[in-house]
Amino acid sequence: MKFLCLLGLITAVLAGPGIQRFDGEKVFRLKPLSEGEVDIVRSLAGLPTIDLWKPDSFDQVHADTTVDFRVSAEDVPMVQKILKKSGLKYEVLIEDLQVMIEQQLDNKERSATGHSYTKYNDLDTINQWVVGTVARNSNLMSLTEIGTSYEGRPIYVIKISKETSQTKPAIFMDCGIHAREWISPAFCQWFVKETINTYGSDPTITHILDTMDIFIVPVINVDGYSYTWSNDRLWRKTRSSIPGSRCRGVDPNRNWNAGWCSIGASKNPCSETYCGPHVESEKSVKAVADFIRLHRQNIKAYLTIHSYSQMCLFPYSYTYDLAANHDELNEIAKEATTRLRSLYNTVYTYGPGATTIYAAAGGSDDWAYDLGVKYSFTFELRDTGRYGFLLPESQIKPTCEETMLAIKYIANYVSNNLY
Ligand code: 0X9
Ligand code: ZN
Ligand code: ZN
Repeated sequence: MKFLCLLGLITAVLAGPGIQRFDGEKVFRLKPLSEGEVDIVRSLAGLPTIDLWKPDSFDQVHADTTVDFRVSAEDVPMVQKILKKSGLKYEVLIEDLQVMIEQQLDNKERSATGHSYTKYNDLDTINQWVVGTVARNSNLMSLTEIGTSYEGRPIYVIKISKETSQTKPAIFMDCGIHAREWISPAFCQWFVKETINTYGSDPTITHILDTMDIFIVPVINVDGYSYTWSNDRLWRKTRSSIPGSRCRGVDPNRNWNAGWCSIGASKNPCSETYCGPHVESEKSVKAVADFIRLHRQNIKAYLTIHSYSQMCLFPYSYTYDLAANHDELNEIAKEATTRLRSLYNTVYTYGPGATTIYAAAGGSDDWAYDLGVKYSFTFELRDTGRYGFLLPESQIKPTCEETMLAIKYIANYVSNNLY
């Protein structure tokens, strides 16, 4: 694992046995406009080599949905033929996925080894950074291992807290639920750095930390994340094996106890949105759920970081019902995305998950909300599909900077409206 950060993924891709290549694979984008066109798109679901990127199941496709999917090299001509024949308008988002994968590690200062906030770091590097950073900042930070994953990797919670005698209300944020969304763990690392570096100088960060504690899980789905470095860059799920199935992994954002598996999730272990054999079947999900349950009295906000789409989502996603404080959540999301946009003009949409992205049950945001965490948000970071999950390293810094503005706004709002 360590050698991956030495010469970068490219070396590993060329030399490493076992790592999957994506030569000639393309990503298509469709936008069906009528029910007839929707049927054509759904018929593509029958092709086994299609990997849906957005939405994540074909039954979530309706007229006007933007549909992004990856096609294996050998099936590209066939898919192109079907699309041309159907008259459906389509766009090739990514011409050659392998080329794109190699281009994503484009940080010019990429040093041979070690951690960097403007690079994608592998799991070993992130874990060493976690332990080292907490040790160097023990006045503000502490570390808890809240459990281990299916494959035995530790799952960490970093606590950022200005020491006082009484327990403070807290904000909880996690990254890396979905393995291939690499910008997400990168943001958690950036957030930790910014928070500890600007406490005492940035008035908002200072105010937030004077009144609240912050819990951060830098990577939840540690097995999946590790697998995206060693084997398959585009893996989404966990890595647990399912008795009686040749397919592995559960979608860790369909595994929470929130309308579990009722909509926008699959009971088929081979699906990218497999909800798992039962609620909290995934050790990594259960570890985080247990931690949040334990601290439920203190946790006032739940934030979870995904990519891509540029959206700020809030409950609900498992039902079309509106959240009790819908208007307040909507106002917060509106202002947070306005702040975000102010830096580089990155446009975000916002709203309840069900109507803004798609209905999907078993997500962590809805679960935390129903547990009593009134301020619960899912962020889908950059971009809107040009690079998708393969966002180049050169975009880590601007993405994290603008996202900080949104997260700071929400944290500050919560600290001024403690309930
Ligand atoms: O589908 C998801 O889990 C999230 N999108 S992603 O592309 N990152 O996979 C959206 C989650 C929204 N919230 C819920 N569905 N509860
Ligand atoms: Zn079980
Ligand atoms: Zn995700």
